[in-house]
Amino acid sequence: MSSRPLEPNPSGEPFTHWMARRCEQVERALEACLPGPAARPERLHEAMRYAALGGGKRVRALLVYAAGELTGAPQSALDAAACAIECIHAYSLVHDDLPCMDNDVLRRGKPTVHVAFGEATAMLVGDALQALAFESLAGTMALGVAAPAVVGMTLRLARAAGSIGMAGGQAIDLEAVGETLPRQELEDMHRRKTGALLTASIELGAACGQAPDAAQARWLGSYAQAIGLAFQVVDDILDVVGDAAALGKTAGKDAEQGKPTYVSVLGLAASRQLADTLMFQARDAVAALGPRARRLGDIAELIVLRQS
Ligand code: GRG
Repeated sequence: MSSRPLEPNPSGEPFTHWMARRCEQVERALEACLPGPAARPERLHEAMRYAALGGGKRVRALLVYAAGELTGAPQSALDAAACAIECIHAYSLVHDDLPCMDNDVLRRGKPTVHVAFGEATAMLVGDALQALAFESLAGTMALGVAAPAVVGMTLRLARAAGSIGMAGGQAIDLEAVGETLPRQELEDMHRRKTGALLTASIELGAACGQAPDAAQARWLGSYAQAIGLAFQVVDDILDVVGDAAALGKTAGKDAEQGKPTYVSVLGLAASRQLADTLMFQARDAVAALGPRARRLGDIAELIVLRQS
């Protein structure tokens, strides 16, 4: 369990206030980044806005802002990086819900994009959101981020989203349906499918400011590894114990589809224990990074203690 208590954030602002403020901030930034609903082609733009606005916990955006605060990054650049990450995330959810993938009808408490707009539009929404993410990231150069850092961020996001990251993790997940994966392979799949984008959120936020030194980068890396896995362990637990109203998505899908999960491999109690251990690992990494990293510690708790 955690050996080092976390120091308070130097600003004194309670985490819940900070979180609400940052969620509003990314919502405004997304609103400005997405094409307006009256812009041609109207239906596609309406569907992109439906997918990306007004929902979600914004955990990835919070990670961008928290990591950026650690390295003194300008808020406008963090807005653009947070938009990029949330666009990739929203695209992955739209494609994940398609009939050829998870075939889900409920997401963020409303009908999925293919249910509301049709399958072809949902495909295009994902494609367009992915492109918009890189457009937003490229915009950080006009917001004070040096060109080499922008190229570095582009590379990290592309790798996190692509076949060695999120899309690759999804491919492994699809292949594993009906099988029992050894724990190590389950972990590898989740590090790609979920962990890679969470890690990229931290990397991009940090990269918008002063480059962290080698020791800081190592602690940030340990933090990212721990929360990346913790997020998925908790997701697997919630799929079993959560209900659709709280989750805003269909519960019990993993078991129904015969997917290997932490709960199916380790059982519920051991999965809960693993999530707590990972949370303490993340907090220990944050303690080593000092008081300005306190928000990251609070986000680790949010990830593990969440109910949706
Ligand atoms: C190219 C067809 C094609 C697919 C792209 C779909 C895909 C690859 C990857 C899917 C990856 C995926 C959906 C991972 C799940 C990660 C996860 C647990 C998402 C839920 O995240 P939350 O709880 O969602 O943060 P909110 O709604 O709060 O933002």
